[in-house]
Amino acid sequence: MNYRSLAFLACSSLLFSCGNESPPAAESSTETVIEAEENTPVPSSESEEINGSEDAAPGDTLFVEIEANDQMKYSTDRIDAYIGQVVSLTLKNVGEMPKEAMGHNWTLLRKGADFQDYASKAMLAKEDDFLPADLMGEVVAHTALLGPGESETITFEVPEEAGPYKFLCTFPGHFGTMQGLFFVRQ
Ligand SMILES: [Cu+2]
Repeated sequence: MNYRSLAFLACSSLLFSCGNESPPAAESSTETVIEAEENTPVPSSESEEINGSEDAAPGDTLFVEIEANDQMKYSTDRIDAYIGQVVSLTLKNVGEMPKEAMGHNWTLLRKGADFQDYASKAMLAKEDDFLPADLMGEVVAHTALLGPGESETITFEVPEEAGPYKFLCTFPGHFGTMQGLFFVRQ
């Protein structure tokens, strides 16, 4: 009873912190979140939708669908994956604004990459569709920059190092609200 309430409170604040600028939660905290979710119904909203499954096994393909909209939001800010999985990720731009004003991509950075540094350099790289050629070593996987109504599916292997990775949209001004956690498990 009391323990559950506490767990739920902890869970709620962690979920909120995932969507903000704070550093990714440590693995132990993340496990707390998942345990709490199993016991306690968590109010779901578009931004808290979680992709990935506890039942997934290495060798599986993990299908992920993410929408990006004119409000500069992804439909998910958290993806859970296992080492050995292949990710088939579809990004769909469901907005209506022109690509030049509201383009979106999905870019996964390597573990330990400097998120702020990459994001601030990427927004200047207009000639590279905001994916700077000299910083591709920081990128695990990415979609193209998509205009309204466009979608793209990319396939990549889950990185072989467990832990938190960050993803973002590199279109100028978007990474503040278009970012999330890609969590890799053993
Ligand atoms: Cu965007």
